Amino acid sequence: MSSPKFIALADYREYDTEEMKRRADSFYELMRRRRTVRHFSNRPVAREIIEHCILAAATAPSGANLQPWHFVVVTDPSVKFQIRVAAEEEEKEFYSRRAPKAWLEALAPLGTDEHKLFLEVAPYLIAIFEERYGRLPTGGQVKHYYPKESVGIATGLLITAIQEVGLVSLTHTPSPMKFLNEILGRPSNESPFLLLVVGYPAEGAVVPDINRKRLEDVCTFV
Ligand code: IYR
Repeated sequence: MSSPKFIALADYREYDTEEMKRRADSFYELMRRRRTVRHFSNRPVAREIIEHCILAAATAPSGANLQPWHFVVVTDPSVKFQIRVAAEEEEKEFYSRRAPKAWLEALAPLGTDEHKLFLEVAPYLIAIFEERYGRLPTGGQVKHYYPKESVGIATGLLITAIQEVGLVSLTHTPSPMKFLNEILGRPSNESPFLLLVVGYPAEGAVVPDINRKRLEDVCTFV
């Protein structure tokens, strides 16, 4: 067992209360403008921007700091095509057979269907994988703690970073997503967690007219 080593919390910055209020307000303003977008432009985005968003995502806290995530950034049109074909096959099954009526009713306000043009149009598809356990070079396994929660937090940071830089994203979860392991050549200890579609919105893009819950509905102070 290795013993802990500590260093000074040198990077922490404190703000006075007024500055905190200003920052809290401005961050909320940024985040309230975030919308899940399904109409993408094919306009290119510099790779460095995506790399920095992923570096930001990978600062997420994780169980025992084991960082149980892997991000596959897809730009190759032929790989995007394969992903679209496989996803649409699953989605067709979902919309026509697999989804219970109540689920389809819950989705109705979003106007989604099995057609996933955005998987080919958007400049980046980021497939986020959860490492259910780690693998040692020797072939042994390393237990991961709270991998799903950890990857969920990292994904939240990624979505936030994308909003911060002025791009839009779509959290896409074709179900099941196992085809992503095959197409992207990921090992069996990794489960696809989410496919994040990233880019600029298409000109004239529209989003569903839906609302967020009020603070009182999502929060209780005791
Ligand atoms: N995966 C399907 C259905 C779908 C499910 C949920 I939960 C959503 O919030 C949106 C869509 C699709 O992508 O169309």
